[in-house]
Amino acid sequence: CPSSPKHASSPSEKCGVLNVTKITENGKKVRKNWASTWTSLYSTSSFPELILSLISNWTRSIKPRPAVSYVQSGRVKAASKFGGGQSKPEFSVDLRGGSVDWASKDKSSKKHVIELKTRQGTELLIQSEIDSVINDWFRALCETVNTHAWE
Ligand code: I3S
Repeated sequence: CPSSPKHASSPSEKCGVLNVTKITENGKKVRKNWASTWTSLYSTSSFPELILSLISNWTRSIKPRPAVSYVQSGRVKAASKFGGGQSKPEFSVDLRGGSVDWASKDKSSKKHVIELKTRQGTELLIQSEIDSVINDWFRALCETVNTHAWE
């Protein structure tokens, strides 16, 4: 990420459909499983998170909700296509202290791939075929992790 220091501002949310796969979970490599995903970047001054929801279930995530209550709210369990034995159709990642960069060619043969690493040892690849879409997400994710860099 370009290291422009940012100031935490009012809550913001960015949503859209992206192709997402986990490649690492809790520090362990997991099998790729690209899935069309309703992706929501929800950021408050103290807690930025990326909420990922399989597209078959995406209507659940349309309404913005406060991050904490959203995470704690009950979830309907369903079979998931996400890798790593994920049993829920939605999951969220805490972006505090995370890093964002363009993925190198050895990570994926696809174009326009962002690599997102979290402090908890989860690595995601995030992709869109549309330049402007993925560039916007890159900027938004960079801004968020820069704002919430680990102290
Ligand atoms: O990095 P990899 O393992 O070459 O990633 C590809 C595989 O996960 C592949 O699945 P199978 O190994 O189950 O056939 C996927 O279909 C590909 O999309 C993965 O590669 P890309 O380069 O698209 O991320």
